[in-house]
Amino acid sequence: MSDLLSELYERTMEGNAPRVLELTNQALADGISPDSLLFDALIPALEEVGARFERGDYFVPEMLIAGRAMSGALDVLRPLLADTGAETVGKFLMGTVKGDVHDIGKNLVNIMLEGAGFQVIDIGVQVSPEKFVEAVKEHQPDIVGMSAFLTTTMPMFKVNIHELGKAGLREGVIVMVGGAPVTQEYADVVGADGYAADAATAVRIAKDLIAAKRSA
Ligand code: B1M
Repeated sequence: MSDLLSELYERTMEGNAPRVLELTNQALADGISPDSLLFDALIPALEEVGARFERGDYFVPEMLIAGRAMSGALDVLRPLLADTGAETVGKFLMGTVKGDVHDIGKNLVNIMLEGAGFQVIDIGVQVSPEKFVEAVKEHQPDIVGMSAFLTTTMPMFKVNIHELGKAGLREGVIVMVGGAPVTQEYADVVGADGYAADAATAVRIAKDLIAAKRSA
C-alpha cells in the first residue's frame, strides 16, 4: 500500500476528518483511483473500526467520528464514481430501515447505482414501513432497496415487505435487501427478490432483476 493510502487508512480510523479530506484530494491529484481509495483505505479502515468496537477498544464516539471522516471522503468521491454518463436503466428507491441510523453503506450503494445509470431516490435512514409504502406509491420505482446494519433491525425487512403486500404494491416492485449482517439465506427467508453483499454486486443484481422482470 502506498504511504498516502496507509495514512488515509490510519486517519480514517482515528476519525481525523480534515486530514482525511486533504489526503483524499491529494491522492486524487496524484492519480490514485477513487476505487483504490475506497477499497484499499476507506472501507478497510471502517472494518477495523468495527473490529475494535467489538473488542471493546473503541466506543460509539470513535465509530461516529470515523464514520464522519469516511462520509466527508465519500462526498469528494461521489461525482467521480457516479459520473459515467451511462443511460438511465431504472428507478431505484433506497432507504435504511426503521431503528437504524447507519447510512454510509447505503450511500455507497447509491453512488455506484448512479454511476451505473440508475435514477436513485434516497429516502434516508430510520425509514418506517409506512414511509416505504408511501414512497413506493409516490415514485413507482422499479426496485425498492432496504438496508439494515444491525441484527436487531434486519427483521424490519419482513415488516416492510408485508406492508407493501397489504398496500397492493408488492407485485409491482422488486425488493432488494442488504447491509453488513444480511445474508442471502436471510433475504430468502424474508421474501426479498434480491440480495447483495457489497455495492458493486448490488449494481449487477439490480440490473439482472430488472432485465428478468422486463423479459417476463
Ligand atoms: Co455501528 N454497528 N452501531 N455505528 N457501525 C456496526 C454495524 C457493527 C457491526 C459494529 C461491530 O460491532 N462490529 C455493530 C452491529 C452489530 C450487529 O448488529 N451485528 C454496530 C452497532 C452495535 C452499533 C450501535 C448499536 C452501537 C451502540 O449504540 N451501542 C449503534 C446503533 C445505532 C442505530 O443505528 N440505531 C451504532 C452506531 C453507529 C454510528 C452512528 C456511531 C456509526 C454510523 C455512522 C453512519 O453510518 N453515518 C457506526 C459505524 C460507523 C459502524 C461501523 C464501524 C462501520 C459501518 C460502515 O459504514 N461500514 C460498523 C462496523 C462494520 O460494518 N464493520 C458498525 C462501511 C460500509 C461501506 O460498509 O455498511 O457494510 P457497509 O455497507 C456495504 C454492504 O453492507 C452493502 O454495500 C455496502 C457498500 O459496499 N450494502 C448493501 C449496504 N446496504 C445495501 C443494500 C443493498 C445491497 C447491498 O440492496 C438494497
